[in-house]
Amino acid sequence: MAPTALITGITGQDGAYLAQMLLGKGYNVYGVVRRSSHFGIADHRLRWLKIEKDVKFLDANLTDLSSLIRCVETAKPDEVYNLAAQSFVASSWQQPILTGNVTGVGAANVMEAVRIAQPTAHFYQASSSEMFGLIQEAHQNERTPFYPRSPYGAAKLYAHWMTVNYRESFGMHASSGILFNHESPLRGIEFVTRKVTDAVARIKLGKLNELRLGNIDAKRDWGHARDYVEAMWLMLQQEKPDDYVVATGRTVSVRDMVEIAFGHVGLKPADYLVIDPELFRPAEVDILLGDPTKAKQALGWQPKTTLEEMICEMVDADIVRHS
Ligand code: NDP
Ligand code: GDR
Repeated sequence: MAPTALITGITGQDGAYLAQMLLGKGYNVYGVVRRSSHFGIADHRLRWLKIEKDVKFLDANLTDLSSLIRCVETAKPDEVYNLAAQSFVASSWQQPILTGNVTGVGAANVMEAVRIAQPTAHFYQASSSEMFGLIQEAHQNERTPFYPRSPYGAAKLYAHWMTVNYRESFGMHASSGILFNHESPLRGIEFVTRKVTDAVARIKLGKLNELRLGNIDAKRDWGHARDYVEAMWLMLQQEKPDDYVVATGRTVSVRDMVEIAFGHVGLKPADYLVIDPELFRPAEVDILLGDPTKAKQALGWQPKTTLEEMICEMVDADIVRHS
């Protein structure tokens, strides 16, 4: 019989790519969608991938335990992927409590729903390199101490430790993927890579004349979302649940990423870039650099897409969107 997966956050970047991958493997895919007044907009990523008709949607919210229990009862999933979150770090200073309720306690709600309605399901928690924040080691691995630098990072850390505790207390097959930044043409426009590729496309087409950014000295370990959802799936195929860092092992500044994007269309950033102090954060994560050795050895996973290939793919997709 075909396995069944339940994905929270299916309308987000990772949810869309994960659903596409699982459908390709023959899974029945259920996706949790929260009610919005903008009917038909929420599934734009699934429509981009042409899979919106292949997913079964269930109405729930991460802050509403009973709605999540009903989802698990309906789907009877073999695998549950908790990807839903208030995921934008900058917004987490404006909405710290909401971020805690959704990104932190919301993950516990999903685990409770699984424990109550389908305790044998394998569970994946979308943990984040933001938990390392003010880094305590040059290369961050599964044993590196955490030091979150935002309400988002703190909320993710609560969810991460709850995942470890559900595994150790209740024997649940609960795994946590500590994923470093990953991007794609389906990345939300508020995140820096997509903000840049969207602006470069519009500048190239003569529809925009400047790009405003904050701290371009920040460095990130950027990979492609399509590669990273494979690691999520591999974690749930293991006999034993565990935690894994998923990263490329290369860190690049925002400044250099901007160079790649402009260079792809033959333009120079200096002619368009404006540094806006309003876009600096109350506390910054200056640099992240992951060590994915464990994921490589235990899961046989490795990234396939370089930063250069990904940024060019994103610029090209944004040129198509704006043409
Ligand atoms: P997105 O922001 O693209 O997607 C977030 C998803 O969560 C959307 O489907 C959104 O629904 C849903 N959601 C938000 N609030 C609720 C709620 N209250 N109830 C139900 N659903 C809700 O994130 P990504 O796809 O980029 O990331 C997936 C997960 O991985 C997130 O948990 C993120 O924090 C984490 N992560 C991401 C990394 C990255 O670099 N992308 C790195 C490390 C971790 P809607 O469409 O209605 O807004
Ligand atoms: P991040 O991603 O905070 O790392 O979280 P984001 O792309 O928002 O920021 C990366 C870095 O770029 C700097 N920056 C800007 N960022 C944005 N968004 N807009 C700007 O104009 C800008 N200028 C400079 C930021 O200061 C930061 O240093 C992402 C999210 O997907 C999280 O959900 C996930 O957990 C982590 O990655 C890993």
